Amino acid sequence: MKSAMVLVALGSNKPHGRHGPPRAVLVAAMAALDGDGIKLVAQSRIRSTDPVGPSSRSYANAAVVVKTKLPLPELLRRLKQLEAKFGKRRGQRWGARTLDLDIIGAGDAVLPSRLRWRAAVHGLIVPHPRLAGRRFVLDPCVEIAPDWRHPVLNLTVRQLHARAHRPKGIADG
Ligand code: A4P
Ligand code: MG
Repeated sequence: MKSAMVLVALGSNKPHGRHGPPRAVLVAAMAALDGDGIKLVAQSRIRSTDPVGPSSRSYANAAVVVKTKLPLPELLRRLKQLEAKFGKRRGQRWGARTLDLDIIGAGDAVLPSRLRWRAAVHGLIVPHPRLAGRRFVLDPCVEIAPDWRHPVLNLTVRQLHARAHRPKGIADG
């Protein structure tokens, strides 16, 4: 099977008993991602970001590019194993979390399918449905994958990043 480049976003806003504060959690998570069929090929710097949503603690966010032959559902399973290893608890969507790993994009792959991507709410959705407009995802992604093109929106990360940083004006409605 062919290797694919996959963009993965990392977030943490809760310290880990052994690894320490969110920034250190991400350093450890990036190291843990590498190996066993997953090769880390690029990593962004780790930045501190204001929380979006109900959580009041600030986050550490970063992104990596990995090269893997694993099918995307298998890669997601591995990411979830890693989240569990770092103590993320289920069932608190958008709550404080020790480690959140999201598959942002994988070449021109679209899941569940091109036709159903916009309306999809369940299962693995690639590209990540809440990517556009999120600076905490796009700022690290533009560092390491500015030319990756969102296969449905047909915009590069560089373009999505520029849009997310554009001041909101009358023209935007
Ligand atoms: N899932 C579907 N598609 C994907 C994908 N492409 N990557 C499913 C990863 N998972 C995917 O995810 C919920 C379900 O989505 C899973 O069952 C998975 O199979 P989750 O990670 O368990 O739950 P979550 O992280 O609480 O929800 P979600 O929707 O991933 O939250 P977000 O959108 O990641 O937002 N503010 C700052 N500054 N920085 C942050 O990192 N993060 C969030 C969480 C909110 N505010 C933030 C940050
Ligand atoms: Mg998530």
